Amino acid sequence: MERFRPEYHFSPEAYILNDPNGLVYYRGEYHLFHQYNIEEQIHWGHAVSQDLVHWVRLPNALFPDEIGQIWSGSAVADEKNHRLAAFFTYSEHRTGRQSQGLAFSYDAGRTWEKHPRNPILTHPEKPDFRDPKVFWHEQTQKWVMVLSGGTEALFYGSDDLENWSYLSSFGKGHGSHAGVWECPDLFPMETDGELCWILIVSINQGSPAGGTGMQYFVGEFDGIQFRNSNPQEEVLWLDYGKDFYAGVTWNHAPGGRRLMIAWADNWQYRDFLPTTPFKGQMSFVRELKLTDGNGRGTGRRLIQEPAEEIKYLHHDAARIAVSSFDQANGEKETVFLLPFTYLSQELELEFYRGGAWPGEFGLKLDYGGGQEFYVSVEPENNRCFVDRTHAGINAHKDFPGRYEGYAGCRGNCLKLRLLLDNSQTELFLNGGETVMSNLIFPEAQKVMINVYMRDGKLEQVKGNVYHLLADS
Ligand code: DQQ
Repeated sequence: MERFRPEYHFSPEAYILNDPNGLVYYRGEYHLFHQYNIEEQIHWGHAVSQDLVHWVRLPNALFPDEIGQIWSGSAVADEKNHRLAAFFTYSEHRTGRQSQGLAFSYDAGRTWEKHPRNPILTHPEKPDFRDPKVFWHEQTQKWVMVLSGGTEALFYGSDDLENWSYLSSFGKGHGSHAGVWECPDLFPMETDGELCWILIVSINQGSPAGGTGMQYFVGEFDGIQFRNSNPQEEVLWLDYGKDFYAGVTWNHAPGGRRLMIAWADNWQYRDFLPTTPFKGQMSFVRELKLTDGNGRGTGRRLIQEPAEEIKYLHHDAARIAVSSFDQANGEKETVFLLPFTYLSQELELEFYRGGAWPGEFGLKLDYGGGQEFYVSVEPENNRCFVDRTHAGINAHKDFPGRYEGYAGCRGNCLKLRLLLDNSQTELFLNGGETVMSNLIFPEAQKVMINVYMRDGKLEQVKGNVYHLLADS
């Protein structure tokens, strides 16, 4: 295994991967296309999976042509015509402008025919006009396309996937505008029998941990216009780590599931990662659900958990149960060591208080040679921190850091789930109400994971740890 290559997160064999593209479920396969930069020629790379956790790399799907490079976009199943339709952005060679292209596949995404009238959609003024996400809008029986148009989302409608008319825009004055909006996605979600629409946008700077990140809006969509249900100044972030970007969801996922994957990276340092011969990897697939505010203000919030298919990767398991985790003889810190030292693991732990919460508790991942990665919870402030400052190779000035998120410690239990995979970490707290995703590059073959606690006592720490392998 090459150094830092993730075991169960998707990564390309070589060259540079970024955004996921064209996510579509079709005839038993989840398709994962992706931005694939091969010596400055930008393609759509391609992989498929039947279970969301074992991916098979396929030959490249879309190639740059005489019009331009192939930037991000989406795909839908056009069942009436027995084909897949892919929408992508041309970064035009001649004009430097962005326009939308269309291609069809009649063999389940293996080969593609570009539309003779490409580009099928242009914009007279906007220099940023990209990342079309197309979906079927059941209520109006039309196809809808949402695009990024600078610092707003633009909506277009179509009856035939080939001719598109402008519907509306959304964004001015809403959410964060610290950077340009990219890779929008719009989809319905139900909670308590109520239908809401979620608009997701990636923002190319100004995220909570710095650099690129993702925000979302909860609102209504009538087939023409999106309306935000929350106060317009409110910013809802999807992930409080540094490495979760350009995430979009699968069209036509079975069972009505809303499944998302993102590029686990940050534009601040994409080209500086210490991995060869590949750069870039995907997040784990997440299932999104909508819930009420979880006691955190009003309004609906997204929660995210790893797709349950992660269980197919479980290899070796161990049960953890420690009662009365107490301060030993006045020592500053109490620790216990978890059993596995694999670089690819899943940890599912529950921390219970008896009386008051301790001042701090969490995980200390010791990779040796002073390389450590921390996850810490400070219950009094309902905060959690992920610290990768000294977790391994810091190949860029914006790489090291300590990032902050919300850790709800209202009840008696805090749930912590950590996916570890060589160079990728994804932390899910309290059933996915907070997620923090971060790359790390420790120079080690194994890791010692300690649960630690300071200032107080925990009634119990229990859960499971798993070794994860993708070849089983
Ligand atoms: N990456 C693509 C663009 C998109 C950006 C180009 C987001 O289409 O806006 O590789 O990472």
